[in-house]
Amino acid sequence: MKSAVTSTGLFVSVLFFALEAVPQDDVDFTPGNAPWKADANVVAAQSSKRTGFNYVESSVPTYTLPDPLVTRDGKEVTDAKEWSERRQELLELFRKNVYGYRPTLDYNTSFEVLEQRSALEGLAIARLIKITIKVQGRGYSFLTTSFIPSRSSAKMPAPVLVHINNRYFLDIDAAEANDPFWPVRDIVSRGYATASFHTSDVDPDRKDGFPSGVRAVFSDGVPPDADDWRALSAWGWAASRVLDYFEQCPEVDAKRSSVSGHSRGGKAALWAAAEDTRFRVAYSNNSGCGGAALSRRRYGETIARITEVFPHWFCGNLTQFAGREDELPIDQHQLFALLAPRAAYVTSSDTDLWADPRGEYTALREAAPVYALLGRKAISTSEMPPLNTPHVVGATGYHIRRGGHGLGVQDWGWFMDFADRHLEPSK
Ligand code: GTR
Repeated sequence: MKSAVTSTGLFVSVLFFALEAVPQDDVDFTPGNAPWKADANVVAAQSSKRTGFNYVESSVPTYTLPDPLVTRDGKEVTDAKEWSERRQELLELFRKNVYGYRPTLDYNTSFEVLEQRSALEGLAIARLIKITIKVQGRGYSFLTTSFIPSRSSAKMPAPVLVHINNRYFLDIDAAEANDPFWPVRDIVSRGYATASFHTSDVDPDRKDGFPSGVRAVFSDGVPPDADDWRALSAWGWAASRVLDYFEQCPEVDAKRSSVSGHSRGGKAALWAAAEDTRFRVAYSNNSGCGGAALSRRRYGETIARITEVFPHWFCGNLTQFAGREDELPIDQHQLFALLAPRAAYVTSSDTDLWADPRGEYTALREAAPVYALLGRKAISTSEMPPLNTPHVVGATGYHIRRGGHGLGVQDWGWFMDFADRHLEPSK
């Protein structure tokens, strides 16, 4: 076994949530609005544009999902204590087969504020921070930009939203313009602190990026084994280092935190929260294959395709399951089970069939029995909500937005409505 994580932290959070009142459903489908299903014209257009991939719901193969509440040797999981062992088993399976094991070497993390100034007309203090890790005398640094509400504009300490940006690095000036991919003005106005970094600054998002990323610093340049971490896990790991920074900021309550990302960033965000139980909320936007979507559905992007085009994202072992999805010992609903009893928010978009909206929704829903075991309500209905209608039940939430693959202020707004319930920025 390459790594061992104690389940004590999880057990404590299970107890914490068990004591908390179970929230009630408070969003219902608008009467008369039909549940979402893929538009036939979009299905036809995408099928002819990308041949060799399935976009037709009736052609989804019959599949059986592995039960999160039955162990590998067939034992039923009946209480929170048994769940914490089963959780460890699932975590290991995801490490070994999907995202890879992170290194167990000790390292040291330090933070240097390179720039600090008042921002957003006094609404926030902005900082550009250099995060440096030192491992066996080798070093690696990446930048993160942060905004913390000023004392006069929000209740302190503020909860924090950590965002994994897979598109570009936004420095203080660029972020102040309220970039839709990370709209800091909207976020800070709602009482949150926030920080973001660019994925490629941690581990370059290229097939041949390994030698210049943080993983090579850990391994001293030795290329990864088939079960070693790859870029998605490295990006998620970096989100945890950003949270480390906030843990030592008196203006921020790092115990009330979320990790988010879009698409490949959304895959990384879900895995970040599976590995690091300090994140109380995880938000995946359009993450699709290898993120929120069930692999066994083989709808849109598949394991064969993703591991071929992006071999640097997942551990080498995942390629064995290309075209053999039914043999995977896990599926992505169990990634949500790893987040329980913490909160998870998933979003899809109407024309982004490549990411399999129904597969994303179903994976989230299939984690409901684990939430129930841990005393929390979660989305459990098989019907998808209508377009542009966020659906929230207790610890989980989902919306499908009209439009294509992307992350914008509407998604952020609905996500923050959800986050408000769990991170309580006004506390
Ligand atoms: C797509 C890819 C997805 C997704 C996305 C992105 O082309 O097939 O898995 O992650 O890119 O990150 O934008």
